Amino acid sequence: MTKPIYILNGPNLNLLGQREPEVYGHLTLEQIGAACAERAASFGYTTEFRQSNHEGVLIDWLHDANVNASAVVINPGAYTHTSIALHDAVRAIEPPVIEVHLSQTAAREDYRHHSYIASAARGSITGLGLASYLLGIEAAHHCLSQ
Ligand code: CA2
Repeated sequence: MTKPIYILNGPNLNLLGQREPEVYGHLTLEQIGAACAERAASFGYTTEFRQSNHEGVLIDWLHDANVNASAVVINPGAYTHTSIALHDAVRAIEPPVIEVHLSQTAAREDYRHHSYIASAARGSITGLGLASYLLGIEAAHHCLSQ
């Protein structure tokens, strides 16, 4: 049976839909998860959709994905801009990893311009809100079809 696509979400993304809708949109993380499950199903995949506020938990999930996932779509939240440990974990695993962001980080504060994840990921999709996740799933499918 085909392994699921893991969709991993980092710190504070559990707050989506409650604050800063002008930056992150009106959807809750639960709604994003449902839309991702639907898009993944159209390509024949199930999803494992998770969120954590803890760096080590995200790293453990990447290790878990190495055994149990076809691919990973990850929005590492602010750890994008700080975490060499997440960079190393993304590099260390076999399944393709696609980095996604709701907001256009390049157009925001300087400290959001650098991603430690981008150089380890197979691809990055930013600034498109929910569509970043949906295109991330499509990108994962593309990698798996090569
Ligand atoms: O645009 C993205 O997806 C980000 O990964 C979101 C992170 C941010 O630190 C990255 O630079 C870009 C922040 C997620 C926080 O989400 C909130 C949602 C509602 C209210 C406050 C924060």
